[in-house]
Amino acid sequence: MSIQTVYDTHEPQPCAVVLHVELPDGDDEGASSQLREPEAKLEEAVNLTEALNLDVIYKNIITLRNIHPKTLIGKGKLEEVEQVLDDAERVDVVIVNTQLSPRQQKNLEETLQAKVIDRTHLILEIFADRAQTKAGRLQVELAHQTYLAGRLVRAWTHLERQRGGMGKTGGPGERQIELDKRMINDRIVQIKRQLQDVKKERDLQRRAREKNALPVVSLVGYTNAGKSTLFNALVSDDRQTETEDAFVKDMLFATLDPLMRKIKLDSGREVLLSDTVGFVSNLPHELVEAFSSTLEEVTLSDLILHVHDASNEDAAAQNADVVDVLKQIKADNIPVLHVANKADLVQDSMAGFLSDATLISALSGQGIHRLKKQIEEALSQGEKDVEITLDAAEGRKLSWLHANGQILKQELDGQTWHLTVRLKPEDAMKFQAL
Ligand SMILES: Nc1nc2c(ncn2[C@@H]2O[C@H](COP(=O)(O)OP(=O)(O)OP(=O)(O)O)[C@@H](O)[C@H]2O)c(=O)[nH]1
Ligand SMILES: [Mg+2]
Repeated sequence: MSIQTVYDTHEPQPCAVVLHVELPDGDDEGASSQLREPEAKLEEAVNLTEALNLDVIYKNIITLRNIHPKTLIGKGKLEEVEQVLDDAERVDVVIVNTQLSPRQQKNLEETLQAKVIDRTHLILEIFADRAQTKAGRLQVELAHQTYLAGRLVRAWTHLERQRGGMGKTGGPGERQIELDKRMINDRIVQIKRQLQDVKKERDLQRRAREKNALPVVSLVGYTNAGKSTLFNALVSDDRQTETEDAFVKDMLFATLDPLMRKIKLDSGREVLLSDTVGFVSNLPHELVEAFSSTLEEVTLSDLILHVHDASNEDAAAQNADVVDVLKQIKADNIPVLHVANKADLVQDSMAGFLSDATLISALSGQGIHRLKKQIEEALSQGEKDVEITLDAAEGRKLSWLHANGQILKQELDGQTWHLTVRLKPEDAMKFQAL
């Protein structure tokens, strides 16, 4: 069940309490955790909560010295939260910005007498809210069901352990869990099958693209960095094309479904530009897995434009998070061009790690032209223009060159083709071996 369906839409905006839990040293999640101040983590949790249209009426940081296995948070701190809930006119949900075990979530709900949602669940809800296309909806549902299945399985093994040597017959609770588990697993199988069809279709489209040998340039970056704004700026800068814009909004995870457009660089070279879902710290692994076919576009691209919000204090931590996801999806061997966006908002000096990045403002258009030049340079790095002559009968070699290189010149002189082809070094080698 999603939060959206829990609340009647005619009722006033649901109210949320947001608690960021700072775990004891060394127990923190995520590669970038140490780079972020607890205040920034709380602020992000608040933004994520607001992205779901919830009204944040109270927010706080809870720093734990010890982890309490049953409730995560100790008794004293919990009493403070209870007091907040008692004083508030209305609280519909308590967001706990970390991962909770099923048992911790249940115990917290009982103690606080309120619905409790952890970070993974919160992000899943936002994705569910944003999914537009059939593929997007299927991927979100897969992530959701996997999340649920994980919880049930864990609850089940926990029950089993409790039962000890009590024999084979289980109570109704266990049967229910078994039934739920089976239903969820059936649904997971069904969704995966449907996603296979989606993947097949994407593979077909991809193969068609590969035939044209158009390089793919993917925009990646932390959510809200300005990827879609830059996508639109690059597409509209290319006056030959009239296309629909990518969806831009000052909200987390505005874009979920991938969008691709052909743009022409100054030399006349065409590339496919791809806009896709933004990343966030501790992106739930259920989501990374469910979105593997969407993210696969990134792994198959020729160049990654890593878009940074240079005006954000957390730019360095966000960078670490994005690099982490790129590693997870095995896209860390693709050449990257770093783009420092929102130059118009940068007050003081930028974060040091961005000193080599291309400074732009996707909103004002500043630096876009230079960026296009750099895309061109990055793509042609290592490429060589090769003069080739072929016999007119060598049709197979000719079509191979068309598929794998960029044809700069092609003239037929009697029975001989004279070509100038731009090739990557490895393709030049392959051609020799044909
Ligand atoms: N001032 C300023 N704002 C910008 C710039 N680029 C983008 N924005 C704003 O930043 C917000 C997010 O922009 P998007 O393009 O939707 O960001 P995104 O990276 O696609 O975000 P997701 O799809 O949510 O991951 C919007 O309000 C944009 O108007 C810029 O160069 N300067
Ligand atoms: Mg976007």
